[in-house]
Amino acid sequence: MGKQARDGPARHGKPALTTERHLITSALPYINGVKHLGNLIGSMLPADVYARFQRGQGHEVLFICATDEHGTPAELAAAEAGVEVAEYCREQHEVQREVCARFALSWDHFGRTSAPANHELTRDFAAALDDNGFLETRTTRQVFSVDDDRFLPDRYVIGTCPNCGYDRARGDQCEHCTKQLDPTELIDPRSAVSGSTNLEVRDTTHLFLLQSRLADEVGDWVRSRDSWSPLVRSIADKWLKEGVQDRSITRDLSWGVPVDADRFPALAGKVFYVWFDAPIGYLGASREWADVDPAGRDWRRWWRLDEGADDVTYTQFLGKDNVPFHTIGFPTTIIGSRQPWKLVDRIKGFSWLTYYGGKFSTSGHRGIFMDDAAELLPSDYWRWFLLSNAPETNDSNFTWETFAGVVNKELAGELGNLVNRVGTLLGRHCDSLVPAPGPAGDPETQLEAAAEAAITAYLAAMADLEIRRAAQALRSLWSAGNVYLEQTEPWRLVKTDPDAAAGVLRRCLALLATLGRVLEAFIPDTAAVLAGVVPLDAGGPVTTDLLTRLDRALVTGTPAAFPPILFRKIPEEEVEAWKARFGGGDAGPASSD
Ligand code: B3M
Ligand code: ZN
Repeated sequence: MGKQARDGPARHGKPALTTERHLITSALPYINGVKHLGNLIGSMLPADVYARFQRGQGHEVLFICATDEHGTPAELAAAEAGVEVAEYCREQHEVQREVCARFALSWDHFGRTSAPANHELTRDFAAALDDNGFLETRTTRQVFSVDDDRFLPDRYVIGTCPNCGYDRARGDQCEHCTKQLDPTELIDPRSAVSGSTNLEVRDTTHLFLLQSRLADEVGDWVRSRDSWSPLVRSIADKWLKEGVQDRSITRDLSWGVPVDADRFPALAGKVFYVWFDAPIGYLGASREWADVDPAGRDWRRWWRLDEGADDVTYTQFLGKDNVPFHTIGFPTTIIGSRQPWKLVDRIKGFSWLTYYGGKFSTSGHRGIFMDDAAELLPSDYWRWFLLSNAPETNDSNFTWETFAGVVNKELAGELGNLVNRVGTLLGRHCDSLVPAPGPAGDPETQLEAAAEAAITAYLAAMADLEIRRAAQALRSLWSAGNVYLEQTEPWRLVKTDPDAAAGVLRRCLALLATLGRVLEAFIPDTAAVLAGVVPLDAGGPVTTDLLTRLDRALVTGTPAAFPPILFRKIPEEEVEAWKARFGGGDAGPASSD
């Protein structure tokens, strides 16, 4: 492994001297409809923050996502919409791409697991596993619906969880206790297609990945990872302790990556299991990214240790229900291929965002969905609320009341107000031009120290992938501006010492420029507005001395342009109206998807 990968992210406080290479992936959202805010904060948004941050630090980043288009979620959603599944996926991919863009998610590529690149890679991995003796054809017992005249894999069966008793568990996993299930284990099973309980268990043939033979190797690898978050580590350890089982990687479905019938004649007409091809989709989407510009882009340089990926740091962002597939499942595929593919270095797992204490639900359409949210308010309102309340160590709760509280206090009341006050004072007393530097006394020293402390804390939190802590640090940066204004009172000072008052406002402009640079990863649109107040070269990484650097870069006499209003307050009537429109108050069902 290369030196930079071992050293991890840039040490904070100093400009990055060497360029690191960061491969960053977000869990791939299922194709079955627009995602809710819980999906957004559970992987896509924090991954975006991290990608923006690393780019801003001058590092090379490949940030990849894709729609996860195979398996029963896609088939069931297409059937419900009354559209042929390929067409459904084509449409929904575009819908998701557009709505992600509205939240300023900055993927380098947003691909599709149904793309030819992923099909090919999935079959290649299966072939490699087969060549290495890690695949076996077995006859298994599967749930068959007589009325639907088909096998019912995974989510096609609903029933009571044998582990926790939740009565709407799906055949692949109980989302209540997160236990992975086999459809035949469900108590009182019924068909998700027709609701029929006229079910039988019949023989069918499937390919099994012999995970038990790779368990020791995968276990050693898992134990060698020292930078996984506690949540991720405890889930992975629990899995290893329970013993890694061989698992079926094919399904009796028509939609998916077809199994190569020449190699596996007994599997003709079957497809790979969605959880086999979906993580390979990270590679597939990277290959799609490269296919856009084959001369300029080399995806294998990010993924193959023998082709330049040995200095890549790979960080994955995902919800806790996805942890087993990323710590055990996908690594088993890669290790078993005996090919030098890049394995993940850091995994950031998230708990759930709840909606009035219950779960967001796609199927029950409970909670706030990205398209509705984007209609209501600009994305930075949402980004800030979600990131500063990210469900990192515990679940966190969305209510309209707390959302409005955070927007009104932190964004409108603190950050917006700071910008507004500086703009008004500068207009009134300095013709909206950058004033000359003033004397530096205690308040200036304190402001500098506060800014340095805030940025130090921010960089440390980002290095640790701690999103809430990073948000707190950002907030302390703008709070330092409000404290400084209260201390110096330029509106009073101007009467006795106008030059000193002007000097204070210059400091404030430097602070706004600093915010314009540092907030870029969290609230990029706002950051762009702030960076545009007095355009200056804020290039280079975020460093602890940024305020001093930008103060020096300000040119006296340059016109400053302020936004009319940065954030608006959300009045109580609006909270009530949104609550009525989207529902709230009732805890709702315990299911999430
Ligand atoms: N689509 C599950 C989810 O969205 C699944 C993730 C795949 S990551 C390879 O929660
Ligand atoms: Zn359960």
